[in-house]
Amino acid sequence: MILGIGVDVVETNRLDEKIAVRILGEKEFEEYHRASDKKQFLASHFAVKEAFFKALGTGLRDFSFKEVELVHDDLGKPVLIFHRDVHFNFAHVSLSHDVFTIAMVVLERSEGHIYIALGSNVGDRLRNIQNACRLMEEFGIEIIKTSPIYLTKPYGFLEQTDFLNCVVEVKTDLTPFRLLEVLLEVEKQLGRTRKQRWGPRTIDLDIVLFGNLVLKTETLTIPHYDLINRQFVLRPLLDLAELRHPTEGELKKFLKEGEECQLVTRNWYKN
Ligand code: PH2
Ligand code: MG
Ligand code: MG
Repeated sequence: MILGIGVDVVETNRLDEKIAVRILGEKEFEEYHRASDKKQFLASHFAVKEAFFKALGTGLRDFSFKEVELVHDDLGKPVLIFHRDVHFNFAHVSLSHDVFTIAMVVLERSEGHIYIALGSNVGDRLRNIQNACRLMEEFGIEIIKTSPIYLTKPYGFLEQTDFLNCVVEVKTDLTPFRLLEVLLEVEKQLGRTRKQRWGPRTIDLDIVLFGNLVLKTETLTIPHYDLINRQFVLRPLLDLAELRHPTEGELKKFLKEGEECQLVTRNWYKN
């Protein structure tokens, strides 16, 4: 659902460089120092923030310039990040420069279409998955659909116990970055420790898809970077819906029929 739209225009050479300390946040400053065209940098950041305030519909009263930052992901895509709680999932940004700089922001809230993969191969695996779902709901992440749970052979690092895996569809108004923080907190509360990459884990919670969002940063890659190769994610994911990968197309073409996922239970989570 679209929650709001905002647009702003500024004259590209108008802003004095002194404004930088007033409007730029910490991460933006890192990019600002490297920017070759400081005037254009300031114009786009000012315009984006103004457009964002308009999209919110509240103006500056609620949000300050430094609490919203415009940064770029590893693919060069402009991404807004927030330093306070917001009630939408994503802020889409578009910018254009000439004599004037124009920014447009669209705020979107999901109604599902956010998929989280769960996996466990230490302790009571089924209980770990059930507890993770309960904890996610305590954090306000609503679970709207659950796939069956499958018993799966370890992938990557092979010398470890078989996994239980499943996928759930959730509804939340967290941004992908906040959602990741909450998932890491749930993993921690369930006693997950990180000793070895791809090694045994009490519970692993991964964001698989977030609507049609494509995002690549140091800490978060959406869709999950290895989704199309992981049968233990694809199988349960496609049990929930016929889904398309935002860049790879129909997901079912990556599904291999075989013994890789063994059905354990369909009814394992009740509210
Ligand atoms: N997770 C991994 C590595 N290997 N293998 C299976 N079967 N299931 C998993 O969840 C899994 C894995 C790292 O995230
Ligand atoms: Mg994982
Ligand atoms: Mg993980």
